[in-house]
Amino acid sequence: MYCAVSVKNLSVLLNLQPDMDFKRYLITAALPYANGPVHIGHLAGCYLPADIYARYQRAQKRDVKFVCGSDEHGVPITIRAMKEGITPQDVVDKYNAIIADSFAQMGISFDIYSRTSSALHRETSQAFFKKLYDDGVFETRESEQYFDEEKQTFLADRYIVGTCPVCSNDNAYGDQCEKCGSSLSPEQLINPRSALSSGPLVKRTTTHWYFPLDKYEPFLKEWIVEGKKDQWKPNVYGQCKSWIDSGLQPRAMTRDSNWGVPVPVPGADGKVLYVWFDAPIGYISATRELTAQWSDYWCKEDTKLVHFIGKDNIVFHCIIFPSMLKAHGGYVLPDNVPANEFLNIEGQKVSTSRNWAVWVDEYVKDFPDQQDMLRYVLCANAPESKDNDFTWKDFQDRINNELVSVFGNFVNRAFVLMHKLCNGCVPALHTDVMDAADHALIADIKAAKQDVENCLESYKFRDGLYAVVDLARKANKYMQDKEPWIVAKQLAADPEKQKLIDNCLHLCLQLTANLAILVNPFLPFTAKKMCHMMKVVDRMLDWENAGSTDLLKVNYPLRAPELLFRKVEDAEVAAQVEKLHNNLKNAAKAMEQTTQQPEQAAAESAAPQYLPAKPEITIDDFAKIDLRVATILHAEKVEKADKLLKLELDLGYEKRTVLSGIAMHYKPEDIIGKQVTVVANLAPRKMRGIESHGMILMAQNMDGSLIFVAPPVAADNGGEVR
Ligand code: B3M
Ligand code: ZN
Repeated sequence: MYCAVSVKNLSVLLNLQPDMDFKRYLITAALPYANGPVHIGHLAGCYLPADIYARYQRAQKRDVKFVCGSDEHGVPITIRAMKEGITPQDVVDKYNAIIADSFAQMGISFDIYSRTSSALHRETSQAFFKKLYDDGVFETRESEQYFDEEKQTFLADRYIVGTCPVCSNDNAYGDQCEKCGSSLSPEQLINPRSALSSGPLVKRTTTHWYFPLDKYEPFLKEWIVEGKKDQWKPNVYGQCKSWIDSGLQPRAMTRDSNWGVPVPVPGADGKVLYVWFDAPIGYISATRELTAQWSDYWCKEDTKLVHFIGKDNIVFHCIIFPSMLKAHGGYVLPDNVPANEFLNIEGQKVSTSRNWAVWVDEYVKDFPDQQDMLRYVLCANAPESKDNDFTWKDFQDRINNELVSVFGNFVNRAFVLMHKLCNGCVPALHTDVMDAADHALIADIKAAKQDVENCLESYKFRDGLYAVVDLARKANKYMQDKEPWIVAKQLAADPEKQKLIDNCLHLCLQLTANLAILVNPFLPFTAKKMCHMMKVVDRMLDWENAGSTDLLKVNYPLRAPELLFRKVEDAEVAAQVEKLHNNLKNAAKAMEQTTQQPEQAAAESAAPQYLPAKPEITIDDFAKIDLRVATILHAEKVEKADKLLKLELDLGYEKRTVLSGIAMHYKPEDIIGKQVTVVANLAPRKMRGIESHGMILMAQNMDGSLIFVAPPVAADNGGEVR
C-alpha cells in the first residue's frame, strides 16, 4: 500500500553507533505492588517511558521483550489486607486485575504482565536464593525484633503502632506517621503496641540471612562509578555514587512473615524472602513464563537490559539486584536504568493515604477513548530530570494548544483540502515547479526522523515528542504560506496552478504519513487512526519508513478525516480539580474515623474536620504572591453558574474583573463597597466565557461558610498585604 524506500541509517554516518552490538532488548518496568490501583505518577514515572521505548524498538524491528507484572509480596500487601479486612490473597487478586486492566487500557504494550505469586516465580526465586546459599554467599545474623506474644509472630515496622513523637497522632506506624508524614523507626514511637492484637509487645531474637553488599563495593565502583558516568542519567548516577561512597552494609534478605516466598533452606520456618529479594527476580520469572528462549535474554552478553523505574527504586535496581546477579553469575547486568523523578499533582506530592492522586482507572472512565491525551501530557511534562507538577489546567492547555491546534489541525486541514482540491486522492509531485519551501519541508521530514530517533535512543522522551510536534508546527506554517485555498481561486485563469496545489498537498500528506510513524511510539491510538484514514497497513509504521516522502502512492484515494483529538472543556478541568479536593476531604474523614476507637469517634464526630497541612514553602515562595487591597465596585450573578459572582474590583492602580465562587454565600447587592484581599498576580483564567483576573481571599469555617479576608478598617486600594 505504500512505497517503502530504505533510508540509509544516518546514525552510522553520525557515528552514534546506537545499538549495533545488541541483538536483543529486554525492557522491564517496575513491578507495581498489587495493593492499590495505579495513578498517573506511576505512568509518567516508568510505564509510559518504558512503553514508548519498547514500541520504538519494535518499530525498528529489533528483538524486544517487554516484561512486567504485579509485586504481590511484602508488607504493603499485608497492610492493605488488614485495612480492608480481607486476606492478602484477596488483595493481590483484586488489585492485580485492576492494575492489569489500567495498563491495557492505556496501551502499555507489555509482552507479559505476570504475578510474583505464581508457582514459576516461587521456583525461580527459591532456586536463585538456594544457589547463593549453597555458594556460601550469605552470612547469618541474629537481631532483636518486636514480637507479638498473643499472635506468636514477629512484627514488621509497619505493624507497630504508637504515638507520633512529632504530632502526637496516637496511631502512627513504626515506619511512618501518616498524619504528619514524618518517617519514624519503631524505637521512636511513644507507647508502642502491636497492630495485630492487644497482646504485650516484647523483643525476641531472630536469625536472618544477610547479603554482604559491602563485598560488592569494588565491583560496583568499577561497573557504575567508573563505567556508567557518562552513560546513565545524572540523577541515577548521582544517587548510586553517593550510596557507594557512603559505604555499603550487609542487608537482610529474609523476613519473619507468613506472606511471601518461603526461604528454601533448613531452619527457616516462618521466614520468607525479603520482598526486594524476590521482586526483581520477578523480571526473570516473567521472561521464563513468556518464552522458552528466556535465557537468551538474561544470559547472553549481546542483550541490552533496560530497567524503567521511579527514583525511589534506584538503589534496588542499580546496587542490590546487580550485586545479586553478579553473586549468582551467568546473568547480564542492566545496560541502563533510566529512572524518572516524581510527578506532583496540583502542587502537592502524590499521597495514596491522603488520596491525593489521579487514578488511571478513573481517568479512562472520565475520558473514554482519550488515552492518547493523557499519554501526550504525561510525556510532554515527564519528570525526566526533576520532579514536575501535573495540573488539570496544564493538561487542558497542552491538549488544546498543542495537540488539537498544531498536530490535529494540520492533519485535518491536509485531508480536507486534499478532498476539496485534489478529488480525494494523493496528488502527484511535479518536480518542475518545486520551490525552496518544498525542498526545505522534505529536509525537515528527514531531520525530524533523526531527531526523534536520537532522543529515543538516549531516553529523552519529552524532547522526542517535542520534535514530533515541531514537525507538525513546521508543516502548518508551510501550508499557511502556500495557501492552496487561495491558489485554487486562480485556477480558472491559470489551470497550470493546479500543479502548485498538488505539490503542497502531496508533501503535506507524505508528511502526515511521517507524523504517524514518528508519533506511533508515543500516541499509538492516534497512529492507528491515521493509518485508517490513509488506508495503509500497520507495516507502514516501521521506523525505517520515516524520513521518506514516498510513502503514499500518487492517485491513491484516502478516507475522510477523522477527529484525532478533541478539546478539553473548562468544565472538565473544574470537575477534575473538585474531585481531587473531595477525595482528599473524604480520605481525611475516613482516616480520622478509623484511627479512633468507636466510642471516641462518636463523641468526637461533631469535632471540626481540619484539612491536612500543606507542604512547607519558603519565604521566597510566599513572596511570589502579590496580595493587594481592593474594593468591590460592582457584583452580579453569572448566568448558568450557581456558585459564581462576577466582581468588578478597584485595585487603585487599575480596575479588574474577578470571578469568585461565593454566590451561595453572598448576595451581590450586599457586598458592593466591601474591601477585600486579592491575589493580584494570579494568571487570568476563563470561566463561562468570562476572563477572571485574580482571586479574592475568603476564610472558610468548619461548617463551610465563607468570610471575607479584609482589612478591619478602611485601607488604601492597591496597598500591599504582607
Ligand atoms: N513494588 C516498589 C514500587 O512499586 C516495588 C517495585 C518492584 S520492582 C522489582 O514502587
Ligand atoms: Zn505525626
